[in-house]
Amino acid sequence: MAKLALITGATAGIGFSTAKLLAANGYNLLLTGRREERLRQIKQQLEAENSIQVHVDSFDISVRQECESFITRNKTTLEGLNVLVNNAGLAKGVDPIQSAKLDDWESMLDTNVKGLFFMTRLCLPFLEKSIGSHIINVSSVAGQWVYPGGGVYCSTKHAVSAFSQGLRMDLHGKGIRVTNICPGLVETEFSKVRLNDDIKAEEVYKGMSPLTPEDIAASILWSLQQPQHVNIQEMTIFPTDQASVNLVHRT
Ligand code: 8X3
Repeated sequence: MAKLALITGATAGIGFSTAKLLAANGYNLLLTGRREERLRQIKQQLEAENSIQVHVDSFDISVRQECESFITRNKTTLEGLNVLVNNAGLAKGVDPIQSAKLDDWESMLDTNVKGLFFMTRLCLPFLEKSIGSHIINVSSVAGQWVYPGGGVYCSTKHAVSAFSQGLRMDLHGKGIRVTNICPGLVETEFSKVRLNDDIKAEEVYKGMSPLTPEDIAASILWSLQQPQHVNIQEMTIFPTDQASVNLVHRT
């Protein structure tokens, strides 16, 4: 029977690329995000291109009650859940901590930390029913290192790392795998959202070859495809042109 994967933040970037790749590999999908119309288009596209079923549901993952209502609305579909890809996340601002906007912090904390934690907790009763379930947390190299102007974004991703470790311990013996994926620079809408300036966002990737969302989707699929006794706990993926969070080679 085809496996069912729930992907959060599936309307663009890594989430959308992962949806496309899993669809091409025979997964049924439950896709979430905030843009309802975009989700409907994706459903149409992926069902036309693949022999799979795509369910979509739009809601705001940063609001706990919306996460809870999503689960209630989708109880029947979720009964067959095998894979949870916690992809939704964002960075807002690059201001130093002493002058940063609290609204930016709240948005990152509510989405990257609370949204991911709540969705995981709410999906676990379903994941525990399937044999060989797998949780993929899309974190960041910001979950391993910290850089100036990224104090709070990096804190949220460090929290994802700690949560992934705690999950593995609490689920120990249940056969549920937990993979924490930590990409460096990936060219998506990420920098546009973070900097709120399209020109500055383009400069982030100028003169270097960033990762693509397809690169990260491939690493997610590869983790899922490993035999059940193999759990890829952490994957750190930098572009060849990026040696560390602060060291980028540009031509
Ligand atoms: C995105 C990568 O290096 O901008 O999570 O923090 S980085």
